[in-house]
Amino acid sequence: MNSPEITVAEYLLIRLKQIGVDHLFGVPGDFVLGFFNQVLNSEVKYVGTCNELNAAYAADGYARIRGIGAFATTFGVGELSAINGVAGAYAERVPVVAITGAPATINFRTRPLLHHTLGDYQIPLRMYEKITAASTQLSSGATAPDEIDRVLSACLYGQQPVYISIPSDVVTMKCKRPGAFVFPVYPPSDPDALDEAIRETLAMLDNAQKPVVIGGVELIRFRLQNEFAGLLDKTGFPYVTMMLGKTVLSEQHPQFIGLFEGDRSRDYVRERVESADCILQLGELMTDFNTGGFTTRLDDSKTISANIRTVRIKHHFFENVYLRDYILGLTAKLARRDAATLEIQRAVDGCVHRHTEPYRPDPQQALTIKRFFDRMSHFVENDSIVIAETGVSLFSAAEMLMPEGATFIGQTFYGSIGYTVGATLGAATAAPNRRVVLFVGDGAFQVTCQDLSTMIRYGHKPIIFLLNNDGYTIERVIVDRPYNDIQPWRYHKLVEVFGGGLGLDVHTEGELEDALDKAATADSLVFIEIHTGRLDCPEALRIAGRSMAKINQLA
Ligand SMILES: Cc1ncc(C[n+]2csc(CCOP(=O)(O)OP(=O)(O)O)c2C)c(N)n1
Ligand SMILES: [Mg+2]
Repeated sequence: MNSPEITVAEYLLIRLKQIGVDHLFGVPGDFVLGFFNQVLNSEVKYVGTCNELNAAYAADGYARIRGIGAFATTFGVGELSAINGVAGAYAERVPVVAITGAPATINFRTRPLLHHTLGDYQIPLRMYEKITAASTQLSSGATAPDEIDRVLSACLYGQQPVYISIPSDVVTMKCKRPGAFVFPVYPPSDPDALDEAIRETLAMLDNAQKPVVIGGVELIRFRLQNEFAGLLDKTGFPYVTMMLGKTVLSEQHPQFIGLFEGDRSRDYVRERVESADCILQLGELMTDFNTGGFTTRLDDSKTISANIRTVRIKHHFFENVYLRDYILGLTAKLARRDAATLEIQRAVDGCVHRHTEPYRPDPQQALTIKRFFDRMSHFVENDSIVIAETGVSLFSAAEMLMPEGATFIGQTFYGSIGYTVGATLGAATAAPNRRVVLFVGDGAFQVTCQDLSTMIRYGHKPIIFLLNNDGYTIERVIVDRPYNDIQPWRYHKLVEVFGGGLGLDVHTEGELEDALDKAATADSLVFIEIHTGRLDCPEALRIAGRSMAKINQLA
């Protein structure tokens, strides 16, 4: 018989499925077992990780590909291990649903000293409130549906994580069946503010001889890439991205001129942006990594900054002007420019690591970072997901031109090392038919490497390049002291310990070619350990190191 009622856990799982969650990452614990039993009976597949931090990172990587991700843990010990991963999602606007299985409701009133609690049962919720767009502790079948819907809507509306705590007795409480999920929509822009913002923008852009556009991360998170592409098509304007917005559109786009990161940019990109007579910034966050340590000299009198619901022109703001309305409004009114007048040097012809430059291996030559990433720009295939860890990996891969259809992932604002191992598991789970390529440093890998075994366990076949430079090079370029040394592991042997896959060790350009040949025919996870010099890193990282040394009064 088709009961009019279901359990609260079933309600949540149906809703998760409706918003795009097909996989739930997690680690069990007694308070969450009741919920997990219902997950096993649902259409959402359970993916067990080695620890909760990686479950959160995996949900984040999954969400960056699918638009939503989720993980579940037990109370206290589990959820608090995951909190750093959720903080990263909060900072970088990634919609992750964090679910906790909590002790039964009665305990929240009587507060016995149950294991995993902190005595004060409210502490985890209060901690999560600080790093989520909405949070709830479910308490009854009567109120749970509305609470779940409220919190999931906030997740999608704000593109930020949310927190749902389910006490073990609430899991099986009966509640109504859900109807179709009503996806949140943005209210219309304030028409007068929108109109005025567009008029002022047109006045600046129409007079500009050398405009340039910055395509930012919010265009990715709020799925405004088509609108952005429409504006570029209509106008012919050149555009740059910063690290967070990398691969907002294909980097093979004829109007893409490269990565802009202030003083760390290539000369052409920096000069082209800084000499522009109008800069239209769409949806970017001006973080230190994005701006080359705040060295983007953008003249306020020439800059228009539009973010998700605000536009700033020169020194005044328009509130309640939504990015989508603003882009569409501008596109309708802007005229096409003659490309010859816009001084466009395509990234394809100029950026640091590019596939248009021939690469000829010198077999005996020891590998350098520059040569390795030059080689990688030929190796990465169309439609790949490329993930780069904070460190030499990120600073190098950011300057690698991505092929058609590629998605770039890096935690380039929050920068928690180890993120990419979990994110690789998440991305591989989210897109089983896409090639996932990870570049990760030895130091970062030591933080979260266990979940390499989870990738093997679930049959994922990413290709992982472990950059072994004998420690924390990104920290060494700030100050080279012994705390940046780490225990040298034989990283490529780990696949054997963790359950299988191809593990290879590479010191020279010749060995790299052999390894890539073997990788091409391997039907398994491939793990290639790349040895490079202790201080070998891109110039942008060296500049970043000097600037961080100065800021932190170390130099
Ligand atoms: C969780 C966390 N702890 C500490 C740091 C500080 N930190 C930033 S980079 C880094 C070292 C990274 O080393 P590795 O992965 O080997 O990078 P590379 O040598 O390629 O620069 C550290 C410790 C951090 N960003 N995140
Ligand atoms: Mg290192």
